[in-house]
Amino acid sequence: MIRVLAALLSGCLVLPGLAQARVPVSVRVSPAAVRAAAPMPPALVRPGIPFASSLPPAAVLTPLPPVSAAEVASAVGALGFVAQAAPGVPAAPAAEAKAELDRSWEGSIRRIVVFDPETSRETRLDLVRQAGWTVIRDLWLVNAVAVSAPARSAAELGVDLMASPEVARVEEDARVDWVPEKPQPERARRGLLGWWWQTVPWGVKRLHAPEAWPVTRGAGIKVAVVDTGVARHRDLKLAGGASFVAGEEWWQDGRDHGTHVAGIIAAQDNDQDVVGGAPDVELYSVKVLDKDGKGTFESVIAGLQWCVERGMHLANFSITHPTGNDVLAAAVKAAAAAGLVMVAAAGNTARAVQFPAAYPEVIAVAAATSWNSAADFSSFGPEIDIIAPGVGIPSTVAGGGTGKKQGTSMASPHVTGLAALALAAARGLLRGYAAVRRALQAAATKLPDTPDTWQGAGMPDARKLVGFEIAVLDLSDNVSSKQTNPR
Ligand SMILES: [Ca+2]
Repeated sequence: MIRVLAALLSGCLVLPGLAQARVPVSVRVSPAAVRAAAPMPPALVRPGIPFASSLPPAAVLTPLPPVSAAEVASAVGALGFVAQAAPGVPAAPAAEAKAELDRSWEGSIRRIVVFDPETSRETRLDLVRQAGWTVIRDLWLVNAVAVSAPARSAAELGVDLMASPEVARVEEDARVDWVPEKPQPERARRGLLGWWWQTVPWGVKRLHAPEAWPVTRGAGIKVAVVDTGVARHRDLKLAGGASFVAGEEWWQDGRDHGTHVAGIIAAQDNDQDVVGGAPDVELYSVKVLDKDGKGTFESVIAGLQWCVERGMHLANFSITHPTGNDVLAAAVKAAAAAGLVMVAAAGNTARAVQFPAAYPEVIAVAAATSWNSAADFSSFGPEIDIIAPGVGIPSTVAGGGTGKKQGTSMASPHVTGLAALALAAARGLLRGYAAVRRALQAAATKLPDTPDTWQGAGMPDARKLVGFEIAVLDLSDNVSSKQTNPR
C-alpha cells in the first residue's frame, strides 16, 4: 500500500501492465527479411504484446551466436594481425603472472612491445624475457607484449629490444588518469527512498526505453562495463567480470564510477532504486582502472582483449585519454573486426573529442541536459556520433542506494543500453559497429539550436530502435562513415 501510494505521488513506479498498455509499436517487415529470418525464441515473446502478435511467426530473431575462436582469428588476421592465443588460453601460469604483476607496478618503467604479425606467442615472450624485461601480459589481440623493468635499466633494455628484427616498435606506457574530474561535480547523495520504490531516471524516460521494453529488455546481449569496476549493489546483477588492475584480482569498484555507469545500462527493473535502459542484459564488470581512476594502456587493451575473448556484444568505455596511442588504435580496430560494438564517452573537456571515442570504429557520445541542449562541458568535433542525457543522472552508487552524477561518462551508457535493445530486437540482422551506429543515428532526432559537432545525429529514440524497419536497413556496408579530426 505504501508503495502504491508513493508511486501515485511520484508518478514513476513501473507497473508491468501499465508499461505495456501505453506502447504504440508500429512494425513494418520486409518480405525478404521475413524469409531470411528464423522463428522468434519463445523466451523473447511477452504475451499480449502487439509487436509479437502482429509479426508473422517467422519474422524475428535467431540467437546471436557467441564469437568463436576461429572467427576472432579470422577477423583479426584480416587486419594484418595474427591472433596467437585461442580464447581461454592464459598468458602465463597464474602464480607467475601475479608475482610479475606485483613486482612491476610502482617505481618501474612500462613498455608495450609490438611484434611483426608473423611472430609466434612463444617467440614474443622469449625475446622480451631474454632482453631482461618482466612480462606483464601477452596482448595477442595486437601481437604485443606488455613489459616492465626497473626505471634505472629501462633505457638500456629498450635498445636491446629494438635490435630484434621481430620487433615492429616499442610504445611507452604509464599509469595515467582516464576519469578526469568533471567541471562541475555533482555530489552523489544516497537516496534512502530507493528502499521503498523504484524511480525511472529522466534519461531513461527521455530516450523512451520503457516503451521499448515490451519488445525487448536486452536479454541475451552481453555488455561489458570497461571502467573502475562495479560494486556489489542490490539493484545490479552481474554475470561476471575480470580485473586487469595490478594487485586487485576482484572487479569491485574502487572509485564509484563504473557502478554508476553500470546502473544506467542495466539497473534491475524491480521495486528499488533506479532502472537502466536495458535491465535484462548480461552485465560484466571489466576493471581496467584503479581507485584513483588511473590505468595503463596495457590494462585498457587487456580489458578490450577480454571482451573479444569472451564474446561480448557491447563494451562501454566511459573513460577518456587525450591522445590515445597506436597500440590502442590497433586494439580497437581488431576488436571491431571481431564483432565487438564499442560505445564511448566523448570527454568533458569542451574541446576536442577524446580517445577511444575519437577512433573511427567507436560510437562517440556527447552529453545533453534535461533542457534539450548539449552540456557545456561536453567535448565536441566531427567525431561525435550521437548525444544522450549526461547531466543530473541518478544511478546506482558504491555502498548502496543511488546518487546523481554528470558527464559524458553518464551519456555513453545510455547509448550502450539502447544499442543492447537494438541488438536484442534484431538478432542476427544487426551486426558490427557501423550497422549499430547507423541504426542509432536513424532513430535519432536532432536537438534544436545545437551544432552537429556537439550532437552528431541527435538524441536516439528506443521505440524506433526496436522497430523492425531499423533492423532491416541495408547493413552490408560495414565501412565507417565517421569523420575524423586530423590531429
Ligand atoms: Ca531497480
